[in-house]
Amino acid sequence: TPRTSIALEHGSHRLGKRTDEMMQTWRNYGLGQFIHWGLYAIPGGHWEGKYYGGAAEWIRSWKDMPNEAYDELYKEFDPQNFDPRAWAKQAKSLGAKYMIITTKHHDGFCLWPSEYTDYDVTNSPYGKDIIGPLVEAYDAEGIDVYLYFSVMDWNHLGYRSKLETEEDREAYEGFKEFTRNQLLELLDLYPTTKGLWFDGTWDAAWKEQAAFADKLETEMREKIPGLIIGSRFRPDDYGNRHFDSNGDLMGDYEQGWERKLPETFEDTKGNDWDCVMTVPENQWGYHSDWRGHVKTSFELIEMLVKSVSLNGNFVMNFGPDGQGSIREEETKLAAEIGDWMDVNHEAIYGCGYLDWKKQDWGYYTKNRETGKVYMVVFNRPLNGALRVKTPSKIGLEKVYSLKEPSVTYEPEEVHKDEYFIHLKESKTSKGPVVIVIEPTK
Ligand code: JFZ
Repeated sequence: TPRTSIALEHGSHRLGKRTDEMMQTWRNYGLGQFIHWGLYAIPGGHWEGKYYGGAAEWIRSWKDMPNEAYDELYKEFDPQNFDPRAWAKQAKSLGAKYMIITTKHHDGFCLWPSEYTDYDVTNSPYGKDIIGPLVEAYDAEGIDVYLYFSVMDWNHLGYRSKLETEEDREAYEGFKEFTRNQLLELLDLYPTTKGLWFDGTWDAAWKEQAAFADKLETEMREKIPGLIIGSRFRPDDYGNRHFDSNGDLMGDYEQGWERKLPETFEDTKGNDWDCVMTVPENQWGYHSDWRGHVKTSFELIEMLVKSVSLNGNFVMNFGPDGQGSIREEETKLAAEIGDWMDVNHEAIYGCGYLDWKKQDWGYYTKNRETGKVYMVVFNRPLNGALRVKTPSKIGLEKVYSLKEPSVTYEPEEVHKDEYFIHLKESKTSKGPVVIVIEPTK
């Protein structure tokens, strides 16, 4: 099919995937941890006895909470329970290979000491850097750190959502310089950063900044070779985001899967991608009073496996409270998912999409190096038989239980290239079971 071709100065810089080592590492993570932490954790979804039903980190935008009140919260930021090493240990036992931390959310409050604003941790009673100790603790556990950064900033006087007047444009120039300074500052302060996770880039004003954002992205990449930046940073010449005007992905992976998952491989267009997921329906920052559906560990494990089966990473969110404690619900989920990962991580790390016909019992994943195939079973058929259809000329050399490799299977050939594997694993086994297939070459 002929590609449309609009001449772009600031469109995609690359067709196809990055193949360098840092990107391979990213691709093989499987599971990540997101942490939303900031001043919004203090009110935790309430103001003067009233309940805010929106996402807790958006409470400043709620008509019932005056901006002035929110903007004083930094005077209460003093998280006495903040223990970065405990967070990192928990993430490790969850099985997370990378972590994304909100250095600055939409409110503009910086969790690092920034030279470019007073609205940061050093002016809170806590008085010291949060990001540095976190990076150090996660680095020590071997978990790669990514910095979340909101371009949209409700605190900076030069910020505008749209540029209507000359005054707006002038003010916004100052804001752009500020944004550039902060980003380069972060990379200077935390040089082990593996990538940036951008947000708050949807406003009309930012969509006009193709040239600026392109240059800044280049500068950031020069600071840390191999740096990973998703598709949610820069607009192209026509203000298109994620995909440029020719439909080509901008950035290193598609960042559009927020609280939702692709259904099919086609939905992913074959790109690298991550899915970021909340535990309740839509709460990122700490909300003391979760209402509505709260996901179980089985649901989250299924989303993780589905992501990997479609070549994506799955990132589970945590919202620590105003004192720096991770809530019980998240601690319990992390332990449950971690227990499953202890036994079954081989079906996750280093794994991706397999082009065999999907079956109703669950998901296939495939190790990119060994070629081993994993069947992760979420729905047990009543007859206990798992159907497997292979592409022609590919047979099943060895089939066995991941948990107990001595438990092997003799697939029953139903038709040509179609088999039944009769499950032996106990019906009481905790969570989805995994069967390994070593296909014939
Ligand atoms: C943004 C933030 O507004 C939110 O607070 C949270 O930090 C989340 C991770 O990111 O919310 C979004 C971003 C993108 C989409 C939807 C909500 N999107 O692409 O549909």
